[in-house]
Amino acid sequence: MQRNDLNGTWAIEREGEWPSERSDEAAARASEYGLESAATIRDRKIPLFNRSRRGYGNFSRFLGVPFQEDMRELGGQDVAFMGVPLDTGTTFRPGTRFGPDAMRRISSLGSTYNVSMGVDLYETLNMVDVGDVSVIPANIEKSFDQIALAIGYLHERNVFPVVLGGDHSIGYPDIRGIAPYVDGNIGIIHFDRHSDLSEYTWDERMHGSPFFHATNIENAPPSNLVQIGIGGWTGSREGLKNARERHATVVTLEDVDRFGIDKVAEYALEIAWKNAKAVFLSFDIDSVDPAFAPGTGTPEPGGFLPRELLKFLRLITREGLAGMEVVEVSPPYDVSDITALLGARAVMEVLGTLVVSGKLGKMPEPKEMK
Ligand SMILES: [Mn+2]
Repeated sequence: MQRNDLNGTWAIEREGEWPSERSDEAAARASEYGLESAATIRDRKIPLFNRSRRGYGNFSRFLGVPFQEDMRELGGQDVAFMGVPLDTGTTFRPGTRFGPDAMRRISSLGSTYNVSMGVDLYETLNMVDVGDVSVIPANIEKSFDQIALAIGYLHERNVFPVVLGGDHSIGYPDIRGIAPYVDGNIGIIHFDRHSDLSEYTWDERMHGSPFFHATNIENAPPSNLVQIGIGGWTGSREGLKNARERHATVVTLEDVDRFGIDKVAEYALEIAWKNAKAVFLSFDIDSVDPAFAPGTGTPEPGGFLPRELLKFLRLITREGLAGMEVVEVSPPYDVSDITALLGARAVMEVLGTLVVSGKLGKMPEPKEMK
C-alpha cells in the first residue's frame, strides 16, 4: 500500500481543482453587509452580523418579518430582532445557542394580532430581523465584544433592540452596548429565579455573573437594578452577598405572593426608573416554572405561571423600555416547543404593550378599553 493509492491522496488533490468563486463572493458580500467585527476578532473576514450560510439561526425570521441583510442600511425601523446563539456562558447544561432559531420558528404560530390588547404588531410596527451576531463559541470575552458592538449599533440607528438569546451571560454586553447611548442612568428590570450577581464562575464571567459586571458600568448603578422571582436552591450565596454590598433590590417569589403582582410591578418601576433615563428588560425564561418552561439549562421549581409572567411584563413595560432580552431558552431540553413559544410570546407581549402605551409605532384611535 502506498500513499498514491489512497482515496485520501486523491481527495486532497481533487479539492484544489474546485473553484470557490461563489463562496468568496458570498463572503465578501457578508463582510460588507454584516459590518466590521469588534477589534479583538483576529479573522477580519468574520462580520459582526453573521450573513453566511453557517450558523444556527439563518433560516427563519422572527414573526416572518423581512431579513435586514445589508446592515449599512439599517435605520428608520421601529424594531430589530437580533439573535445571539451563545451557550459558552452556561455552567451546567448547554444548548441555548439554539434558542434564537427555536423562538424564530415557533413565532410564526398564530398571528401578530392580540385579542385582549387590540393591537396588530405587523400593522403598527416596522420590524426587521437582523439575523445573528457572530459570536465566538470558544471565547466568551470576544463574544461580549461582538454583542456589545452589535446592540450598540442598533441603538445608534435608533431601532428598538429585541435580543433573542443565548445564555444569560449576554446580559452584561447588552447593557455595556446600550449604556453609552443613554444620556444618564440606565435601570434594569430582571426576571429570574437566580440572582446572577456573582463576579465569576469557574474563573470566568458566565451566565451567573451578568449583573455584577453590568452594574460596574458607571451609568448602570446597582441602585437601579431590581431582580424579580429570585429563590430556590440554584441561586448562589455569592450573588446575595454582592446584592447586599451593592444595595441591589431582590424581590423573591415569596414577596410576589405576599404583595401581589400589581404592587411589585409598581415598586420595580420605581426602583428601575429612579433618576434613570432608560430601563432595560432582562427576561430569563427560568423565572417561569419548569412545568411550563422545561427547555432551560438551570430549571428551579416553584417559578411563575406563564399568565403571571405575561401580566408582569405588561405592567413593567408601560413606561417604555430601551431594549429587551429573552435568555436561557434551551431547545434540547424543551418539550413540544413550549419554552420557545413562551419566549416568543414574551417578546410579543412587550411589543404590544409598547404600542398600546404609545411608546412605539402608531395605532388607530381605540374606543375606551374595557
Ligand atoms: Mn436564571
